[in-house]
Amino acid sequence: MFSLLHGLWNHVFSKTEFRVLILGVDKAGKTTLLEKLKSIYLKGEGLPHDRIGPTVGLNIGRIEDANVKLVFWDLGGQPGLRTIWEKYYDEAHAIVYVIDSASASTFEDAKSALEKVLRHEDLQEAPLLVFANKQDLPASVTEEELDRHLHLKEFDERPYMFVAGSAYDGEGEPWHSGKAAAL
Ligand SMILES: Nc1nc2c(ncn2[C@@H]2O[C@H](COP(=O)(O)OP(=O)(O)OP(=O)(O)O)[C@@H](O)[C@H]2O)c(=O)[nH]1
Ligand SMILES: [Mg+2]
Repeated sequence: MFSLLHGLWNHVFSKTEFRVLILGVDKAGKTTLLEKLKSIYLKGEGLPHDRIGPTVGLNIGRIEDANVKLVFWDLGGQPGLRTIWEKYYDEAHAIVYVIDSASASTFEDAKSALEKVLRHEDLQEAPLLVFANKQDLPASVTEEELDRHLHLKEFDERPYMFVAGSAYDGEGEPWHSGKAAAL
């Protein structure tokens, strides 16, 4: 009887947990974004950006509200570390892909790394949020320019959202979203 009640309690009151991968090439701003999210949603937590160094392993962020538990996995984006990414794919539910939109010389690398992520069989069901970071910098490119480089619409049929913003100030605006093939 107790185990039945215990199971029912867990079923009714347990929160759904979603695991979100934060990926992107090195220096895109992944860890800065994660720490900003923590400082917004977990009052008092979250490192200031001048205390963040390149990620070698994994940074984890847990954010909960009344109904949902989000677990963020932020991985290092240096070329030699990207082979680690796929170890997390089969347990991930969604992808946030961060791009330094003020660094045109990295767009090609960012595009091919993203294509490889999206081709992986374990991530076929995962929705994608592309975060065009560093919009506070004058060199940041427009939506059209970034799209021209990334060809997001040609990727596949998964639901995606394209958001521009700055991990420094936590501001952002949606550019567009939809199902890639339907656009
Ligand atoms: N101006 C500006 N700089 C940013 C922003 N976000 C991150 N940066 C800077 O970009 C650099 C790289 O940021 P990180 O968060 O370490 O980048 P990362 O993607 O985690 O890099 P790896 O861990 O090496 O993969 C740092 O100097 C940050 O301060 C932003 O929104 N605006
Ligand atoms: Mg990092």
